[in-house]
Amino acid sequence: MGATFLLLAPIQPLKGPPPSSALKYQGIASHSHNFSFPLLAISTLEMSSEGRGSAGRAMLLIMVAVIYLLIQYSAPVHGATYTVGGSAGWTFNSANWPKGKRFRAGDVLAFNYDSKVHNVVAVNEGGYSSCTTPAGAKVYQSGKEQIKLVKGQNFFICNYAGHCESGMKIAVNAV
Ligand SMILES: [Cu+2]
Repeated sequence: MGATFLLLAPIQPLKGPPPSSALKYQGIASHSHNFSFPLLAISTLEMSSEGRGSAGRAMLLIMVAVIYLLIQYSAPVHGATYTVGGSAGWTFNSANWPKGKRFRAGDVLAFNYDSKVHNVVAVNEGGYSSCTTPAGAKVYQSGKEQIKLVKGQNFFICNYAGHCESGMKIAVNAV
């Protein structure tokens, strides 16, 4: 058992929220880990075959399973980065791009676009729906933005005339 802990300890420190809140993150393909449960189970069984009883072996398996789950469902230290619009970048008809994706607070949206003809404006729901820019809205215009998602709804539009109306807008829900 000591050997099991030694094996696991350097792989990943347990940071981030507790497993209970992290459970909902499961199924996100962009966060992967470098080892698998079956591998651990096999190596543990080998270690435990040195004269332990079956109760000890079962206990060991449970321990390994618990440790595995703790690591697997702990939030990764770094969030994922998503390139808005994929290879096309931030442009018209981006409104559907978030569909089917799961975002988390702390993930980063990368907006790549031609800064001469587009921008990125962080707006509220009203601004998103009506394609208007609320007073004091943050305007980005470098052509290459990395914007971190906050928990809840995140809305972005391009406020060049007619662009938002042509689908240059996204609503992203981060859990
Ligand atoms: Cu635009």
